[in-house]
Amino acid sequence: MLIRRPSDIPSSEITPHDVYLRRRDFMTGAIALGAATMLPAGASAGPLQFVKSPLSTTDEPLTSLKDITTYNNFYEFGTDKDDPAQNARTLKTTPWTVKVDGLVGKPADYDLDDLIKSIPLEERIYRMRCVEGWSMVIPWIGVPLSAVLARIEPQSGAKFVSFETLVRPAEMPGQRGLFQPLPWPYVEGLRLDEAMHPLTILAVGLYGEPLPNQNGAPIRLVVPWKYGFKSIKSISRINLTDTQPVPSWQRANHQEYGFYSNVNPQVDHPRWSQATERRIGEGSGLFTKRRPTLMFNGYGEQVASLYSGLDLKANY
Ligand SMILES: Nc1nc2c(c(=O)[nH]1)N[C@H]1C(S)=C(S)[C@@H](COP(=O)(O)O)O[C@H]1N2
Ligand SMILES: [Mo]
Repeated sequence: MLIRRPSDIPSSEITPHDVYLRRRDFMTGAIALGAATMLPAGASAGPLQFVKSPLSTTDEPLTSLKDITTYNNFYEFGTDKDDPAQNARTLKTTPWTVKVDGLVGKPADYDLDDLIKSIPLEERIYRMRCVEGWSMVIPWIGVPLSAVLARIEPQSGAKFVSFETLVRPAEMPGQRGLFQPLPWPYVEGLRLDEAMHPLTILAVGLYGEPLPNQNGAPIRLVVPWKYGFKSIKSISRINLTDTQPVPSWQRANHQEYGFYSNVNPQVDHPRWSQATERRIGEGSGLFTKRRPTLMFNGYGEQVASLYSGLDLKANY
């Protein structure tokens, strides 16, 4: 896979940053007119302006857009892998407010566009590894979480960042009905130093276009050295705190899911090994090829120092 540097991108491929903001208005309009129901899952309204980040994974083939947008976990829209692509189109993503509260200098209900305004969008190709043993390589577009944190000004007592997804049962069928697979809202958390790490991004797009709803529109976390469930989708609240948050999966089953959730081939999930993985799109059934899972999902050189002195078997 050849990764183009920012200087290789012809200016004709670049749209102004605020076109991202206006496109979101356009998409609301399209939904109001009923046009969105005619778009296939994953389709959207055109390219985003971004620069390519040198923090990309450079040498692996990308997972297809079709696989990225039809094989999803997003329990607010159902528990089957193809449920989010079917059901998530009903989520209304404009306007979108992110509540910022807790130990910050600038708490507010931010309009999403104000929160990320003038932070350059970057494309970063990251490996994603799911706890269920599959992986993908995804060209994300987003902003460094650290830049957003700088804007909201963490106070000196802040030690953790917690994130919440929207609770909107009218638009999220997985939040209705008798069987509720998880406690809502979906919650995730990072230590402040993990949140400030340059690899951690808030993604607003993939494959050059705004995020499809099933992938967490309009804004989701991406932490490439942790299992996929850490990468919380459709974020509606960012809270800074001095206490370690309890993520939804840990709350639901603390024997199987811990706070850290670092990709670690040496620590098995209680019900299966985490030593190997299957790259989505690389054959199936008898022909499934498994590859060894890398410590910290291959990002060890960049992130291992965050965990020096931490017992990674006890802190799974
Ligand atoms: N709000 C919310 N975020 C979520 C989930 C979810 O169910 N709800 N699933 C997680 C899991 S288990 C995975 S593997 C990734 C999947 O992201 P993708 O569908 O974009 O590949 O989203 C994570 N973020
Ligand atoms: Mo996952």
